[in-house]
Amino acid sequence: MTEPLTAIVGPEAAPGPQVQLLDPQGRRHDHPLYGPLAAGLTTDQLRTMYRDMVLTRAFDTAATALQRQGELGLWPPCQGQEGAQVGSAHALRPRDFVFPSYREHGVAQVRGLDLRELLPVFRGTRHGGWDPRTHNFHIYTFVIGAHTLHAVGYAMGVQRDGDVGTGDPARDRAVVAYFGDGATSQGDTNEALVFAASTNAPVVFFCQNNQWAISVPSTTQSRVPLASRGGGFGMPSVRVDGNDVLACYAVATEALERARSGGGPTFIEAVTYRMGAHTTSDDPTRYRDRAEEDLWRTRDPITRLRAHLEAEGLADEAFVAGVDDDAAALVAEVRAFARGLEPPPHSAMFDHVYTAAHPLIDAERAEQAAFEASFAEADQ
Ligand SMILES: Cc1ncc(C[n+]2csc(CCOP(=O)(O)OP(=O)(O)O)c2C)c(N)n1
Repeated sequence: MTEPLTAIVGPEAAPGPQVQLLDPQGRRHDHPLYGPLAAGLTTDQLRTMYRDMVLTRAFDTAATALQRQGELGLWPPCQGQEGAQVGSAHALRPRDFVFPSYREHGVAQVRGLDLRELLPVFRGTRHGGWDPRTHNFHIYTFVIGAHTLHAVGYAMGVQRDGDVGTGDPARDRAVVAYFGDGATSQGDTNEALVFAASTNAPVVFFCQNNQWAISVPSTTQSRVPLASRGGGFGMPSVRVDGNDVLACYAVATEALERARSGGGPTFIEAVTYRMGAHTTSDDPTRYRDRAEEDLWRTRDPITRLRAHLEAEGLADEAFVAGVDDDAAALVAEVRAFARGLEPPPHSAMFDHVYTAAHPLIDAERAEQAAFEASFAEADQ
């Protein structure tokens, strides 16, 4: 078990001290605690992280375009946040359980969810999404912060099942909740932090501080770095460069291991930036300036890992081109899939209300069928 870590935070808001292993130019830096945790990453793992980020961005760009073309009702872009998502998700084990918000497309990619599965909800052809048990990746949550409570409840269940601190890596499990800076202002999230600390639940709170809660900057919501709030709840807290995929991997690895081994919850603030709109319904030019976006473009998580791989001789032109080909193929599949999605029959809304037959549901289904049939009669 690793020793609990005290907060690495300063009194001022962003930028403040952060764990960083890969700078914006792609140069590796050491860190006494986190450096060794990333040092063991193999060439294959590093290349997979790069591929996951490129595929996520290609998918995200395609989904944004599909919304603009009227094929989706709404889309929350994750461009800029790939490092935080892909890095932290690579630290997960299959039995760990993820509670995402609605922008975690990079985490979905790493968990093995077919990214196309994210689209029906945004096209309005499905209410929930996918079976969370297939990849231990819960459906997206649109009510800000609500899923932090679900995550803590699930983690308390894991604890009561005895799947914590056994020392058996095939048994011990952790839970992670992904949320944004705005969610830290919600009551639900604060209650979740209290419950997690009080019960020593095996949960990691992974806050992606992408600087904006729609149009409200995180500095307006908090007078202190968000990571320093974790200490007030009595849990170790870490502030990490969220555009550094390696640092996010290392910080999440330590926190998840603490959770699995019975050491309790951790709060992580990944300092990152949402490059696009909050969702396709919003216009960021109304509340933030171009210079800010340009500055963050120089900290891009993908270009810095690529620079590092190339400098170390771990990625040649053929590798980079191969990843780009995979991304183009994914985009073609995504577009065809989205266009082909058909609305389900109305009767489908009765299908998953109860696991077994229920007389009230049967009556409502019959009533709906009769109602729809009345249109056919009227047309004749
Ligand atoms: C309980 C609740 N209140 C308000 C909203 C409206 N809303 C949708 S997204 C959002 C901002 C969320 O910001 P943040 O938590 O930083 O996440 P981000 O979208 O930046 O990833 C708000 C207020 C909501 N969905 N749920």
